[in-house]
Amino acid sequence: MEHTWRWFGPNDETTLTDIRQTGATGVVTALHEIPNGEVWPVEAIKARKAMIEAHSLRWSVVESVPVHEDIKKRTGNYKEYIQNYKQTLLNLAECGIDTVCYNFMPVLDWTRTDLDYELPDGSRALRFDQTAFAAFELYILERKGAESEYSDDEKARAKVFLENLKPEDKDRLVANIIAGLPGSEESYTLEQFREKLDEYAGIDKDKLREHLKLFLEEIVPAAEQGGLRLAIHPDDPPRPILGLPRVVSVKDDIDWLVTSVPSPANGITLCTGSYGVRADNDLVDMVNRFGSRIFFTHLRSTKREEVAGSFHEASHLGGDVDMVGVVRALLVEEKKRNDNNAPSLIPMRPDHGHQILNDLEKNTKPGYSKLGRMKGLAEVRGLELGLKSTL
Ligand code: CS2
Ligand code: MN
Repeated sequence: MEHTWRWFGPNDETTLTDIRQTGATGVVTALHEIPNGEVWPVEAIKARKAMIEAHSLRWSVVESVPVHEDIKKRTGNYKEYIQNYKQTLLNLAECGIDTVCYNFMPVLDWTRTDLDYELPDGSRALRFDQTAFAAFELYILERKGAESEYSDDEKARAKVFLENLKPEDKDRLVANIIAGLPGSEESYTLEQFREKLDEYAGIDKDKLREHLKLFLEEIVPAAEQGGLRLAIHPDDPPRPILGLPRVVSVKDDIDWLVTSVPSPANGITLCTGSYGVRADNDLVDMVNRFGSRIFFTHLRSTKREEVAGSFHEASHLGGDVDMVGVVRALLVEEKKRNDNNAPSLIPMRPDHGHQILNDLEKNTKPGYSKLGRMKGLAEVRGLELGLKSTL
């Protein structure tokens, strides 16, 4: 695997000099300063690439070229945004970039309720507490139609949760859900958020799939032309939330994706932390089945909790993800590519990490701790090295 590290650009607290010492040889980044929907100019891409290469690192993957909400809904200026997206892909290709990650989650990118959940050893993790989320949706946001989607039990639990919530914790819960986690391009106030959700009335799963397919049919030829690989990131959590449809959550969705637009440039990001939240997602089987379409991996684990739908981020080798099986399957896939003389290394990043040791004193971006991610990367690299000797 190619070991990479997500870097949020020149203002990131973790510098490129730091990244070289993590064991990563590649960088995953984006031109976050360019507003969603605008073309990334060749000059700006070149300058960022030169910055990375000056530290003897490679710009391995762009994460993400964000997809404008208008494209997902096919409203407003979506035609112009698709044109711009194509141009950005061509510009990236011109600069020698070969892999682009993106997602197609409506309104919100990844979602958590709790950003400093304390683990028994005093370190901190991100968590999705289904009860807190229900309290938010039912009694803070008061989303129309939500009542009928919850059982009486769930509603009762959410009420009790809300009654025991201190005002400052309530504000924090709301901010955690709608203020935008690292990498997401949007953040909202409660009022804006309600409006954004309303804009999806009438867009169900089939409609959103259709919009994704139409988008891919436009951008895949540009990717092919530039020799780029497109890697869609899954929904996180991998199920519909807030009445919004989701189209990249389970194996059938990947099947649909690769058969609807069968170009070899149309592939996926295997985020084991996102897919792995569902017990019915067999990650090893996913690698075996869709191996040739995996262009990027996020390797981390989650632990499902007692309340259905709740989970927290586990250590990279702990939790519910069969990391040994996944890494083994990825290595087998790399071997196959090598035999076919195809570019063989699959870029991986540790995705998120716990806050441990000195991370706890710092205000690092949620999930993007320095030491916690480094520990995850080191563990996965060790696992890989050990497995390699057995293959
Ligand atoms: C998140 C997102 O789990 C994750 O990887 O950190 O920022 C994710 O990178 C984007 O949704 C991908 O487009
Ligand atoms: Mn991920």
